[in-house]
Amino acid sequence: MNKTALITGINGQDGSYLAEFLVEKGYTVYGILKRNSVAENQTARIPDEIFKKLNLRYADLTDLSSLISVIKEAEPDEVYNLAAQSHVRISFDQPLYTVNATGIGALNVLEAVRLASPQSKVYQASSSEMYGDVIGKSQNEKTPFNPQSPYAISKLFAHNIAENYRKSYNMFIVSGILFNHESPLRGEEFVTRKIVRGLVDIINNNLDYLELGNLEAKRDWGYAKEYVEIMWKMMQKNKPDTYVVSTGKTYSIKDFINLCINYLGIKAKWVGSGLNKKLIEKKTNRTLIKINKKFFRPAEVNYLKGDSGKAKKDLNWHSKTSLKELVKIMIDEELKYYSKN
Ligand code: NAP
Ligand code: F7E
Repeated sequence: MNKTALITGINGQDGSYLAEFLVEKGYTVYGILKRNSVAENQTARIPDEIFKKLNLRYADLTDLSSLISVIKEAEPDEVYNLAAQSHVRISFDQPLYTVNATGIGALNVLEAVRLASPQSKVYQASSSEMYGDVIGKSQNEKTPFNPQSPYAISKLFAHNIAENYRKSYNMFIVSGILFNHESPLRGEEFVTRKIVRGLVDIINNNLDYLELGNLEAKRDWGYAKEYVEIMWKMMQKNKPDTYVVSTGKTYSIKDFINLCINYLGIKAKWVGSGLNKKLIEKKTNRTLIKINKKFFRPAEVNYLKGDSGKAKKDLNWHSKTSLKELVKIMIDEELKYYSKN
């Protein structure tokens, strides 16, 4: 039977991959777009043949009535709540908006479903940032949360209220605690895409050097295209639950840069320390990467490494793409884009 899904945040990284995945599965897909001043199709992320099949409506997570209208129209079997102000550092610049969109916005989605379509299943996009300042080697569904930013605190509110609605109203609500996942569609202000784009710009003489913040933080990075499949898998279970999704491996930002320069064939060395740390190209002695204080956060999450044993056991899922392969995917796509423009 043809199912209907509604995706909030459909033009984001995950929303774009999920839309493609669900259309290919035969779903009727609705998506909400928040109004922006640029042209409506900011969905360069979504291939044209998929885009044509989507039912896009204007709505906003901060506007409950708009969500109710779309849900009434779509009558979705599945609602994927992926919309958020998702940038951690920017959440310190815009804390109130972040709480409204990322935190209260999730509650608006739950309320809209509860009031207009209580039988719809809901996926809530929870985040490893909720673990924050962690103690211990890896994080799973039982690890306590210790969030370090307005973003993470908003996500934790959304996560808690989603679990509360699951219990209180017997609604089918799953929560995926996803660790960082990246791709060629990643926003350019997130560190992996910023590094890939910056290095490709540098080798094309379009940028003198790249400026970054804390290179010592460690993240568990997976491939976004793979991670949307597990969102769907969680929604196909008989009972709603919470799952950690991760690779189980952790690397520093510096490790990520080293993988990129290796793949690009750049011979370079790290010199200096702290704010004076630099990446210097050996042949020319030119600086490729510098540190700029402005990219540090008021409070940092230094270390994340997920344990997705429960997802492996219950959903038969494990991540397949290594970080080295992910670097190759991202750089190849960036080079392709470069040669086209
Ligand atoms: P993203 O690329 O930043 O996409 C966020 C989407 O939300 C965009 O489509 C954005 O629209 C939309 N949006 C923002 N504010 C909104 C509002 N007030 N009303 C309606 N739509 C709004 O994020 P992503 O990487 O795809 O992540 C998807 C979700 O998973 C997010 O909730 C994120 O917080 C969460 N998450 C991400 C990761 C990760 O590593 N990527 C890990 C864990 C959890 P515009 O583009 O028009 O602004
Ligand atoms: O930062 C460090 C920065 O912005 C990763 C979001 O999708 O994943 C993402 O949040 C690390 C941090 O991702 C720069 O300090 C250094 O330690 O790529 P990011 P994030 O903060 O981990 C989680 C799971 C989400 O839920 C979020 O929505 O990199 N870093 N220099 C830098 N970060 C950025 N952005 N820019 C720099 O120049």
